[in-house]
Amino acid sequence: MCPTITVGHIFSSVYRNIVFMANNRLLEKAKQILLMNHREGFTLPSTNIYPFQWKWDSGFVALGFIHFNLDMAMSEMRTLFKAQWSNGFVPHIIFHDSPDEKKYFPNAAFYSANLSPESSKTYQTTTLTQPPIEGWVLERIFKKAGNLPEGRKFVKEMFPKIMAQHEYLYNNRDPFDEGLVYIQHNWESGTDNSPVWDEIWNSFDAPEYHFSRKDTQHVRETQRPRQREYDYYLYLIDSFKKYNYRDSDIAEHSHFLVQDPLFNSMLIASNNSLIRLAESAGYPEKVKQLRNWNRKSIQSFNDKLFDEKNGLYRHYNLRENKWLSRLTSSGFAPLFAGIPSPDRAEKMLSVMDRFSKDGQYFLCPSFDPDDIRFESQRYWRGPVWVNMNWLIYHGLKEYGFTDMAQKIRENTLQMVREQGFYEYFEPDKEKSKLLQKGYGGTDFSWTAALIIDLLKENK
Ligand code: 2M8
Repeated sequence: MCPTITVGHIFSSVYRNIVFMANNRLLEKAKQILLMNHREGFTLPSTNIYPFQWKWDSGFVALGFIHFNLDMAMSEMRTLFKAQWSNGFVPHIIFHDSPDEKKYFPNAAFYSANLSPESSKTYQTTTLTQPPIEGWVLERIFKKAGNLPEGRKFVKEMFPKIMAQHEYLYNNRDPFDEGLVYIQHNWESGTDNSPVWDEIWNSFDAPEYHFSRKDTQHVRETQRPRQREYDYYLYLIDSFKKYNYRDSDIAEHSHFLVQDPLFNSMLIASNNSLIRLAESAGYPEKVKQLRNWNRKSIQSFNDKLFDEKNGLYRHYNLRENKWLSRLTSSGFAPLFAGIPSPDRAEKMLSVMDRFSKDGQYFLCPSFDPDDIRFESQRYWRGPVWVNMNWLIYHGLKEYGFTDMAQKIRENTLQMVREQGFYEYFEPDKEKSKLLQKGYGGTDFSWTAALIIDLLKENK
């Protein structure tokens, strides 16, 4: 008997074909962007606004290269770790070519990293770091290349460097030996101008800095941090100089000392990956060390950072001994590291549902859309970011929340398909229809890389 073909069937197969073709075009464009932004051994986040190598951007970029050029994925990581300091610290920007003030500010001269005796002698870098995602990036590269001799060689080469980074963090950024490391600057969080930091800026005064903003020459002011916030960002760095960037002094005196749920989740997830890699490479001592770190870190994370009432993980202000008072998408990052119990994960799922405003918003806004400080176009104060979506998507999948995971994946692909490879996106679906483009930098590398990964998943 012939199966009945309905009009519905025809429509849905035509629709599937259209999406299939659109995704293929997306894939090709994404590859082009990565190749266009690629320099010798590393990739710029976006050619006009971020003209150097950034730490966690390189990790995300490597995930895209994995699918079509393993050498480039590996060299992205190799180049990053060439600038590692003698104490294991990995800086967040490497000023590869002339550290020109005309291109980006604050530049290498402003940081004066050489004040620290531990800084790189070969590369000009910043004195801040960014989320430690390299452990799990290495594991993904290994999964793709493990059967090749280069894959095993690469793990052998990178494992001790990443381990040294983790040692640096636990030895220098955990003054109360809790297994939770602190960040000393908002730029270390990756979520630069999130409203979560506002109460810290309100707790002290910073002088006004007179300099010309480079970022607002490329991106509208309404989409970037406010000038007054930059005063605080710069003042913190200036204030670290009098201690020659010694962490112990910074921990004792600085106004900014925060245990960030995103940063710590990335560390725990990286520890998990290093455990698996160390098991397969036969490094039992390292497995023991990593397991000890994670036992303590996960325990403290759950004891200290989960807010039962609001159903989400929070930032902890070590200076004031209390949570910072706002909810951000960084609070969902623990899903990626397997930190919450299934019960807590369910609670987080309802919060995510609330963030979608009954489906009127794309997931996942970077900041609580019901909070008065939410701003839908201003950088980390509300817009949707592809790197956060990618992390949350994988976290949801691990917990078996398939529907929500698929929703995030579809939202991400739809935004990029309809608006382009921007740095961040308008969450409000109606507004975004009118805009027809995203916000911030264009042809953005991690957007391209992670779209490749989402489209090529399991392939
Ligand atoms: C943004 O941060 C830099 C400072 O590090 C900036 O605004 O100049 C953030 O979105 C950060 O997470 C990202 O790594 C960087 C480059 O994409 O841009």
